[in-house]
Amino acid sequence: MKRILITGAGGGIGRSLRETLRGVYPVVRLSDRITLAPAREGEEVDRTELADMSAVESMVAGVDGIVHLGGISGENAWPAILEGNIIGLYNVFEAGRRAGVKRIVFATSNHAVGFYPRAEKIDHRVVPRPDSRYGVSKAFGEALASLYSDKHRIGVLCTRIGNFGPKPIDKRRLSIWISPRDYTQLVRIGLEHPEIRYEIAYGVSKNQRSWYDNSNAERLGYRPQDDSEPYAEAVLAAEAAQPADPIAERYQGGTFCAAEYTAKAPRP
Ligand code: 15L
Repeated sequence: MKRILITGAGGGIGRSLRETLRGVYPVVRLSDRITLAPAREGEEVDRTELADMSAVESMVAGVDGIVHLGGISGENAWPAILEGNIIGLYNVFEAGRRAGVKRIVFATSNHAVGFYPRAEKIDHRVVPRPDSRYGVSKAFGEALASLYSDKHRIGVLCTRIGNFGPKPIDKRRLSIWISPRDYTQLVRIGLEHPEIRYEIAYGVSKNQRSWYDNSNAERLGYRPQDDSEPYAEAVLAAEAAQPADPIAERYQGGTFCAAEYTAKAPRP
């Protein structure tokens, strides 16, 4: 990998990867729809709307691998999801194919499978159970990635990210947290591992409270360093007095499941 591209480089994960991948590859191209901090040595800075195919073609020109973080990063109205996460995502994969890109690491989400109950441990083989329009767009992204892997031999690692940040922020996130250094490790596996075909891995640290069997990531050599457990006591104490929504509490996707929920009761 001589030149890699990070889309959505202005977001929280993008800003973090900008630092942790600096110097790992000779050139890191950073792109977002918003203005980014000026390029430093070994960086190129780009500004692109993902829904604009000709701009996306320029964005991907000359890159060997893409870390695709761009698009909408939470629940939103359908037109925004459609533009950012369906049309925009398609443009990145299709322009990448035309440009001869070899690898894509796709930032998918726990919300592609958010309607699995917390009582169930799931692995990379479960069928999607999206909890939102956003989750549906991530399931679409995983399906498009599978197509481009099988039909065009682009190696794709779909990282189903839990919650990225310096520490877990609530009870649900104790089960799905990923630290910046662990996510960096997973992204590097996606870009560098020689046997990536089409893979799904959970983007989570080695949390004792995890809802995931992340054996596919382990098979690829992922050895997370961090665990949410040391934060658990403080997180749980802070949340103890808050009222709990029964739908949010039942499912892995939490409030994404409870929002706009109109069924009378959860399925038994
Ligand atoms: C996501 O997929 C979002 O991008 C992020 O903003 C958080 O909401 C995260 O999931 C989460 O579930 O905590």
